[in-house]
Amino acid sequence: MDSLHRSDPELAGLLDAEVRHQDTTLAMIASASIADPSVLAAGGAALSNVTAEGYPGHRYHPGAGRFDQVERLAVARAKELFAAQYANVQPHSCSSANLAVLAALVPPGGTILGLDLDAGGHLTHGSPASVTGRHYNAVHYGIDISGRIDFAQVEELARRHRPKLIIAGASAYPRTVDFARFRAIADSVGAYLLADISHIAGLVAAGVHPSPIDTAHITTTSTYKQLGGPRGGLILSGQDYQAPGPNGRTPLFRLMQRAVFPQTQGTPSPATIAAKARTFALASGPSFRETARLTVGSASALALELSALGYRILTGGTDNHMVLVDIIDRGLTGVVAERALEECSILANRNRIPGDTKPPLVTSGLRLGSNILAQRGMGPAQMRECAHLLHTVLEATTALSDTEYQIDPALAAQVREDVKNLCARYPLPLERVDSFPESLIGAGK
Ligand code: DSN
Repeated sequence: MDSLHRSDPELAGLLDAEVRHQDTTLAMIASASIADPSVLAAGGAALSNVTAEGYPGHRYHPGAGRFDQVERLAVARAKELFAAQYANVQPHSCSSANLAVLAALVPPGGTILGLDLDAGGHLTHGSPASVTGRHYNAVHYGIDISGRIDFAQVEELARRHRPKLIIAGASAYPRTVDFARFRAIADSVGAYLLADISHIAGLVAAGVHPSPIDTAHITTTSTYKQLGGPRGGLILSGQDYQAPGPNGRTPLFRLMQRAVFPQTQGTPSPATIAAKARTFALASGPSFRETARLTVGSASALALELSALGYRILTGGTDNHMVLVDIIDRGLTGVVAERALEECSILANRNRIPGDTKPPLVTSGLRLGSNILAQRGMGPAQMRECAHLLHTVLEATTALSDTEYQIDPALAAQVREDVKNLCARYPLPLERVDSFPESLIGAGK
């Protein structure tokens, strides 16, 4: 950072401003977490200058000795953290990891069965907006009236469509995922089971959510949503890592290796892999497990407090870090709530909810998450304060249309001040920006 400050103060100023912004903002984005400074340092390492396609010991370029050691370390740590038999740390994201798994296990045009995007699924689980919905015959299950996965429907669709792959995982689902039930259905129709745990990987690693590693054939995750890691993905496999692939011979782990490189990716990102190695070490420690427990406790307390304030919480509560709010019930759209909250230094994102009549850019729901609040040290006791800050803003917001709103500027300023004070009591686990030279701060304006 010193070098950047000297050589490019404009850019350095922008990056510093982001740190200050994060430090004074109540981030309740469910798909985000804070990377430890040591993770950021590893991700910015000169290892980034190495180009080396292939895997440790089998590279297509010279000079990869240190990178080989780093990648082996990352693989070993990932396996230990998740009690897995196999790990591939090269995927650039979980979307890339999912594409690789699909490429390995499903022929073009083959059938896959995943949670519908509108019911809380992910783009790469066969959405028509994603290549996964265009190159495969994607069938979708949904959620029942209580907001939980409709297993009767999963079973019926699996029997009717005989998918090659069933995907268990979600982007907006606040309840425990019953991986064993998915596996029983997959086995009954001869399908592989992929568990995408991107949103709950931290809870799984900490033992706060049941692990799918030995239940699914393959597990994928992003490394930044809940693990506090760099932008990246990970493929894991447990007891089925040597199970035969679709040709009846090649073991799954070999198929995964080939599917990542060379089938769907070229050169890996060495420094990102170093940052993953650091992330897996941190996630193996007792303080990570403590934070995971706090994350769940805080989300439950937040759901309870919001319910008491009259908000309709989908499924009536949460088992993980996520709280889904029916915001149309309060006369606001998701995007209006999101924008009004952002004006008041609170980040939470719009989300579609079951039966939503609003388009994806508008939505009728709001998704809240407790990952970052818990990383800052906020627990159930502080959720009352957070819920009341949310409520103050939402109560004071008047929707002028689906996307426009009005809020009293004085009230917004007061909430920003309250948020700033709350954040000051629970600073981000980051190096404080005020340790940088004052003369360089704001140079990017
Ligand atoms: N899948 C998006 C989300 O859940 O916010 C981000 O990766």
